[in-house]
Amino acid sequence: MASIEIHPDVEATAEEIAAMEIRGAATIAAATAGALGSQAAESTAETPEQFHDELQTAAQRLLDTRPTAVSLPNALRYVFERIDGETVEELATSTVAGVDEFQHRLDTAQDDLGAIGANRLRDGDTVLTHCHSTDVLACIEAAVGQGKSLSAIVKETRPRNQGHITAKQLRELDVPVTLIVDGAAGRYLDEVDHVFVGADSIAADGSVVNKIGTRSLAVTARERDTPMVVAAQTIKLDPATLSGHTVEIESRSEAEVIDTDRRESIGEIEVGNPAFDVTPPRYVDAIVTEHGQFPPESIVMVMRELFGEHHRTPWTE
Ligand code: RI2
Repeated sequence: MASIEIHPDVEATAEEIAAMEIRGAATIAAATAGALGSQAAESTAETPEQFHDELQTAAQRLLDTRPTAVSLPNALRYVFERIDGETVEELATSTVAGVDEFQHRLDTAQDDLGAIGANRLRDGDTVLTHCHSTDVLACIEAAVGQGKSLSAIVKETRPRNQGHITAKQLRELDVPVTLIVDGAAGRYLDEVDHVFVGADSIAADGSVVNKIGTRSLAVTARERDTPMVVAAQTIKLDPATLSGHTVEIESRSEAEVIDTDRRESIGEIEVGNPAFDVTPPRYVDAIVTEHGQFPPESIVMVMRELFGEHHRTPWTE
């Protein structure tokens, strides 16, 4: 059997996702689909069977990068379900069409979600954010586009400080920003009107998997009666959780938390670096999607409608 060649775009995309040069659940989904498109468009397969083997190998390479954001397997699922044809050329054409359709839907979904999230925001409101979420930014951008004047408290989000990206993009929208260390959030919650966060995965029971620190923020926000809003396109819904699977929490390099010299100067310690945590639905006021906003407990209905009862993994079939 001829050896399976992974397209350089797939390899490069996988490496960039693993290194978090490509990051954020929606961006990861778009890049994943694009890489699959390159694999299909420049396939070296001579038979339909070889084409399927190539795409499955490429999919597995992309899946092996980061385990938590379900947008990655959901992107693969969307494209695989649209692969159709008798010849390699037909299969490749349908794959590329599926990729284009997926990427277009991603853009549209984020615009629609932004318009819905913007309705929650009033002129003069202050929003507190955690990490960097393009879905959250879409809500704020839409509200600013409606002429609302907003300000933001932005958590830096250790260890990788993605809050800095949020701060920069909010400034580009002319939104005044106060950057704070993560531990200061409680101090500011009395002054803010909403907490807005994104999601990497949402489970069938409405639990929200998002950047580490989201859960404690949600608990404190509830204690202050500050609404906790999750902005998440439906590609963040994890259909595997319908059948009892749990979401795997990525554990990242200890070097992201502390450098070697500092660590050695402290002495013998263990370092933990879980990238995400799970916020139970009771601490979430609303999940804003492109199809409307939902209480977290009813998100299972949306999940069933979009994915059916049984989630498929077509890259293994
Ligand atoms: P969008 C990010 O994870 C953050 O946890 C963010 O809330 C989530 O992805 C969703 O991002 P990471 O990739 O899809 O920085 O809303 O670990 O852009």
